[in-house]
Amino acid sequence: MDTRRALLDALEDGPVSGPALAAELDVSRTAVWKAVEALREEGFAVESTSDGYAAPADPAYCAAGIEFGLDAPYAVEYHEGLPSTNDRARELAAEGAADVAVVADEQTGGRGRLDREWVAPSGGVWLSLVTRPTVPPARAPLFTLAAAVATVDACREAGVDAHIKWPNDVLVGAPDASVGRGGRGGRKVAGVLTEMEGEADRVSWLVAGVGVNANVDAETLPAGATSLREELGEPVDRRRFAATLLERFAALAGTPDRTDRILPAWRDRASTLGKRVRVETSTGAVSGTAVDVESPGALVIDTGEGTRRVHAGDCEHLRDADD
Ligand code: BT5
Repeated sequence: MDTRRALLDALEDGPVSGPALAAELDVSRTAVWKAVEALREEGFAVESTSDGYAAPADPAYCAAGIEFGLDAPYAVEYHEGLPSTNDRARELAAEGAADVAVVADEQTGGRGRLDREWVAPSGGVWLSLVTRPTVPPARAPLFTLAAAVATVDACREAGVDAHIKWPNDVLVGAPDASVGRGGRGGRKVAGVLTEMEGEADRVSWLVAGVGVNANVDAETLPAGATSLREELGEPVDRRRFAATLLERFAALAGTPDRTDRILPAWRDRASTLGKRVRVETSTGAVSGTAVDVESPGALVIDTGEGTRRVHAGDCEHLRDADD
């Protein structure tokens, strides 16, 4: 383990002196001092107390801040601004990286599905995780579902009662009523964009990109969108939010033998099942009642004339009167 991460781990247990740290980490005192300075430079304001070095009481939203106390095997790469965290994550993946979360305060070229624009001003949680799951490419959609589950859990921990609209929208508010700023089907607070590269039998890398309107002014977002701050009336702790998201994702999707937990967790948090829906697919629209989601993420729709499975598309929750 590198000195930086070992130092962060050691600081979790309370103040510790430089010499004690040097002995514990088996490095020179100069190396400890340099690591402390590096953390401070990153924005993690290590304090010097009479008992030694101590973690800041309220760590900033930065790489070390998110990694501090993180119960998931990921490193964080933090940027103030990037065109797109997914693009940076793909770059890292191509270089062979694994288990790195790219985080930016602001994106200037954020992307949604089908190359749609994703508005990502300063204050959001824009995060893309590079992973190398040992699963066949056909199971990759499960990771999109897992990312949506993790996002809902982080929203709920922050006090916002979010739910999932198939396949990857995280919404707040009545899922099928005509409410909110211009939107039927709840207000969108987050979205997921998963990208991957694979061979025939194995995913080589997978990037789970999550965009959450955390402390963002809802007026700057497209119609039908909301932010956590807007819903709560106060800002959320983005550091804690990002850490929870990563921890929940690791718990669900971190080991391949656990992926059978993803679907039940998704069903639990979804507002789509049981609803009348209309799904716009690349080959036309399918309307009916959403009855289930099946591995690796297909929505099962009872059309009244039979059952259809849709694997990708834009889903609209309908009010009964609409169809
Ligand atoms: C998504 O696409 O919902 C996936 C969004 C993923 C964004 C993250 S941010 C971190 C990472 N880096 C990236 O570059 N991307 C990922 P989709 O379902 O296609 O929804 C896109 C549509 O949502 C747009 O066409 C707009 O109508 C709307 N939209 C754009 N920005 C939004 C925002 N901030 N909040 C809510 N809705 C938005």
